[in-house]
Amino acid sequence: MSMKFNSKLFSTITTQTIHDDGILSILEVGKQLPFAVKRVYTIDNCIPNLVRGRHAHKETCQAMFCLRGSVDLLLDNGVKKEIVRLIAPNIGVLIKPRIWHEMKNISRDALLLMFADRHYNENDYIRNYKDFLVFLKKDVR
Ligand code: T46
Repeated sequence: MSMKFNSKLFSTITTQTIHDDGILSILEVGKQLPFAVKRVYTIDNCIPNLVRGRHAHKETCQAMFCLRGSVDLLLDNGVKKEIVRLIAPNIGVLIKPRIWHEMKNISRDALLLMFADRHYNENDYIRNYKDFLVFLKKDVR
């Protein structure tokens, strides 16, 4: 399957929703989700004032949804930073590789659902911001 990412700092992903007696939200690989999913994880029950993330991935691409509550997601490509607030379960954010990201203002009830295109590999993480900037400079594609 050929999947292309656009060059913006981030793009949103909107689920297909079916409103009947409730709301059915749908994500299909190759449609709303631009990568084949290899890993799914959730984050919830975060203590107040917690900041999570604070890293970039070398190759992993992910999609973040906030199924309940809210979170501010900061995205940074080393030049430009943007914050997107996730407040609805049907609109997520594509987090491309080589993007520094931080989750802030995570509400106590927040339930984050993450999709990743790779299995977990700590070597794929850049957890130091200076190392991230160096990585961006030396790894030009
Ligand atoms: C990300 C943001 C949005 C695993 O062993 N397997 C996994 O699949 C994951 C996701 C984590 N871990 C271990 C690694 C650490 O020892 O769980 C521990 C906590 O992970 P971390 O500090 O990276 O958690 P966050 O919330 O800062 O970051 C997570 C993801 O790790 C990361 O890829 O992009 O959510």
